[in-house]
Amino acid sequence: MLRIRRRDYQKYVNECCCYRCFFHNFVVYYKPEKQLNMLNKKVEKILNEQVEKEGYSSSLYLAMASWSEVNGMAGVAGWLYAQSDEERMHMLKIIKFINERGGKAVVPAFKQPGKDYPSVKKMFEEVLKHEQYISASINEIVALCMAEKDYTTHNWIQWFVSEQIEEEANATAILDKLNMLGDKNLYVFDRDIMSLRGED
Ligand code: OFO
Repeated sequence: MLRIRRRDYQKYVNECCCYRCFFHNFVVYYKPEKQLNMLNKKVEKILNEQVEKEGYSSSLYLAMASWSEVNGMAGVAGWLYAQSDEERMHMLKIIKFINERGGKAVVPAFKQPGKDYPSVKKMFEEVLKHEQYISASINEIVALCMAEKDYTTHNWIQWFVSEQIEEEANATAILDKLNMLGDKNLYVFDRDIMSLRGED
């Protein structure tokens, strides 16, 4: 919204003899006030990189869900489809935050995830490794916010810090079960895996 500060208004009026030069002075002197609390470019860039990572997470889990489905594991597929939706929600959350803070979110191309997995256990090992990678990149955002004194983003990103604790714990709990079971006899595991999901 266009707002003229009182002292600027006075400056235009003092130097004017008519409406024409008032508007002339307005054009010469007026500079929009910097939007309060706008994202700085470094923070905007790292958040856009995180948009790509969350979008890739969503594609990765979608590919894993599809592989599980065609291999007769409807429960595992359900878990991964839900996880893919959650990652898309994370991506949207970051896009909206960037735009609300006066930045510009850019939706990138996502690299293609794998098509096949040697076993359910190997697949969940990849899930855990990926979540650890995402946690590290969220921590980099936290560190940059501190360095740039962007306490608003620092406060906002804490939601993702907590989310990553939960996501690593969920993947670890699933791997614990798979380590007990081995690669065979997954009927009960497939039936019960949805009960291992935390609250979304
Ligand atoms: Fe599982 O990662 Fe999003 O944040």
